[in-house]
Amino acid sequence: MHTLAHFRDGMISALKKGCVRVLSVVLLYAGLSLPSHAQIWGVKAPDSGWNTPRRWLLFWFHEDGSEITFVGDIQGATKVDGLALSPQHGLLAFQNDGDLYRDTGNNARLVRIDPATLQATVIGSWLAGRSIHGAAFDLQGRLWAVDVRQGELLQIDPTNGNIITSVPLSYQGNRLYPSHATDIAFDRYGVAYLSDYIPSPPYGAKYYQVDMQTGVLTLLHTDTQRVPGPESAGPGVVGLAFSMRAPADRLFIFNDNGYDNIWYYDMNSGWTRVYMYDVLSSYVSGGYNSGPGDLASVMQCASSNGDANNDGCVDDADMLQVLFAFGSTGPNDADVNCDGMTDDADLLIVLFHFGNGC
Ligand SMILES: [Ca+2]
Ligand SMILES: [Ca+2]
Ligand SMILES: [Ca+2]
Ligand SMILES: [Ca+2]
Repeated sequence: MHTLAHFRDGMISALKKGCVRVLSVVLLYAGLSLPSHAQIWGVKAPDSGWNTPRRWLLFWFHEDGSEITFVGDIQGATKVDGLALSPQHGLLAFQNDGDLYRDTGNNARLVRIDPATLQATVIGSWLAGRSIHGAAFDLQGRLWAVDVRQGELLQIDPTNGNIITSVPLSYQGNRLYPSHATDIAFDRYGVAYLSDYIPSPPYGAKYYQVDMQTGVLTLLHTDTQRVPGPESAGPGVVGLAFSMRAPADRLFIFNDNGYDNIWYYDMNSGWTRVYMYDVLSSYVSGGYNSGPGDLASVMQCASSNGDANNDGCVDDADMLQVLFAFGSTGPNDADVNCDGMTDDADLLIVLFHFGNGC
């Protein structure tokens, strides 16, 4: 450690002398009012019950089970589902039209949610004949949406909400029309996953891998294990997400059957369902209901100005993380400049920003 600190101090003084700080993506994050890309964001919508309050609750949670925060009810363009998050475009979702007491609609359009004001503003025109209940950005920053009405996967232009491409979803040669309990998520290697509901006893969720070129689904897992609450049913999985801070195979889910809650699976370790958070906490006054919802996280590499472990402070821990990963290629938090390699360029960025935020 002494050698490391010595090396570091020498480098910092050399680098900081006469240098002008360059702030890039951190400023963009600040502009979008996103606390950081480390959280998983979620939205919870009401079910079709007449006495379920018409509120679309925005929340976020940490991937390690340490904290869930309820930001508040979305204002403006409500009846949203299909949440997606990117460093470039912020928090996007799809508004579905029609009766506020129906889960699905006939048309959908892209909106942006400001997490600071909770205001949802319209970006796109109505997409005719679409009902969108799942969405995510892939690792290249492309926005994908799950249209349950036509059973299609849509690539959407995040700047204007227009459809770029569409491909039908199919399973074992048959078209598949997901229920409104669905979402799509990409893991850190770019593999796509989709959830769908089993609408008859014993009820529960199916998890598929998605071929994004063909729309062909491969069944990975079926979960009919009972969820907490009065109903004897498996989970209704309305939201899916991965986290760059969690093990690569850890799939986070948002269940709306029985109680509303967050769980995860480690897909490579038997898909045991592990409880994390309660979302609405009670059936009374706007609590548990079977309405839609969604999850979103940033899986693209986001330049972190040296804060490799994303704890808000650039220090020894970040430098060690880069040093331990030194020479590796592929997705890695230590690749702080997002060029696919962890090397001296990343180390220099850590050193250059050393002490920031601490
Ligand atoms: Ca989503
Ligand atoms: Ca959903
Ligand atoms: Ca740090
Ligand atoms: Ca790098």
